[in-house]
Amino acid sequence: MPPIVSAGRLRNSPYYESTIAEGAESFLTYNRMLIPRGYGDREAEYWRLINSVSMWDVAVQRQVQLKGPDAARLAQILCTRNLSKQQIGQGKYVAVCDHLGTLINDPIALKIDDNCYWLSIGNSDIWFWARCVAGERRLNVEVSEPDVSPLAVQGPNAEDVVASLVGDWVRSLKYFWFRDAMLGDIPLKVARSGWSKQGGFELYLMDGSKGDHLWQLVKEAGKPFDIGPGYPNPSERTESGLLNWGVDTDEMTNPFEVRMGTYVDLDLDDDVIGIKALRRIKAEGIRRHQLGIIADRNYENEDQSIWLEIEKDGVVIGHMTHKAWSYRLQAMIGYALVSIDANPGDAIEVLENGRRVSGSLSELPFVM
Ligand code: THG
Repeated sequence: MPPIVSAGRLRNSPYYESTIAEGAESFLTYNRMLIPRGYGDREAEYWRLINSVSMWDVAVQRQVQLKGPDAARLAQILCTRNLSKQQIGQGKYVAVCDHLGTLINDPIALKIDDNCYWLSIGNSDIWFWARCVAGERRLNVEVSEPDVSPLAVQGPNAEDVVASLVGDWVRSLKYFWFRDAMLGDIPLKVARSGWSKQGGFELYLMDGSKGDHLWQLVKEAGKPFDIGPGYPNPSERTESGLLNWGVDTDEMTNPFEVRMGTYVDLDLDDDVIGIKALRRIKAEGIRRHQLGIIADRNYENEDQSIWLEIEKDGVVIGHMTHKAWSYRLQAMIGYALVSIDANPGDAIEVLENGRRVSGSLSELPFVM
C-alpha cells in the first residue's frame, strides 16, 4: 500500500514521543488523532492489565466543552440520561442520540462546574453536533475542544500508582468522580474511570506541552508494580462487555439494543434530542439486541473483518460486530447484534470469508 499522508490533519497526542520511544507498533485513527495500538506483545499487555497495572495514551478521548449560562441546559438536551442531580466533580456515562433515537456517541459527561460540562467522547464529531444544537436552540453557550488529553492508568495496582503521585485521597474517589490535582507544575483532573473493568484512573492532562513529562512520572511511579504501556484492550473489554461505539453499533443502533437502556430516562422533557423517538421505540419493542458469541473452536484471529453475518437454522439473524481472543476463557469471543428472537444458548454459525464458524450465543459480560 502507498503511504497515507495526513498533511497535518491527524493531530499528535501529547504522549506521542513517549509512545514511539516505548515501541508503539501501530496506530489507529480516532477523533482525527492517532492512538497507539499495542507495543509488540499482546498477551503480556493483557496480563499486565489483569494482574498489575498498565498505562495508556487515550488522548483521542477528546473533551467537548460546553461553557456558559446555558451549559447545563445544552448538556441535558444532548444526553438522554437525567443529569439534574449530577454534582460538580461527578462523571456519568451517557447516551447521545439523534432525533431518530440513534446512538451517535456514548461519552462520559463530566460536570466541571455549574456553567461548564465536558463530554469525553468516543469516535464521532460531537463538537459539530453540539455547536449546531446550541445555535439552533439559541442557547448562550460556547462549544470548544480544550487542551485536555487523558492518560489512563488501569489495573489492580493503578490505585497505588496514582496515590503515590497525587495523594491517598484518590483511594476514596468514587467511580466516575474526579478532582483537580497538581503534579508538580502539571495540571490534572484525576478521575476514577477508564475503559476496562480492572479498576483504575484517568489523568486528564490540561497542558499538552507536559505530556511526555507526565508519561515519565507515571512510568517511574509504576516501576514497583512492573507498569508497562498498553492501549484499550480488545480482549479485556470484550470479556467485560464494554461498548465500542462505531464498531459494535451501526447507523441504526439505538441505546436499548446495546444494553444502554439504563442510561435513558424516558420521562425527560421533550426537548431532549431523541427522547420522543426512544419512547416510541420502547413502546413498539426493539427488534435487535446485543449478545455475546463464543466460537466452538479457536481459529485464525488475524482477520479484522467485522459485521459478519450470523445464521441460525440457516436463516440470517444479524451480525457478529467484532471478535477477540479471550485469554481468561481460552476461546474466541465476540459480540452479536441479532434478532430479539435469538437467545443465549442458541447454536449459530458465523459466515467468515466463505467459511462457516460454529458457536453459540451467550450473555454479556463474559467475565464479571
Ligand atoms: N474514558 C473517557 N472518555 C471516553 C471513554 C473512557 N470516551 C470514549 C469512550 N470511553 C466512551 N465509552 C465508554 C463506554 C463504557 C464505559 C465508559 C466509557 C464504562 N462502562 C461501564 C459499563 O458499561 O459497565 C460502567 C458504566 C456505569 O457504571 O455507568 O465504563 O473510557 N474519559
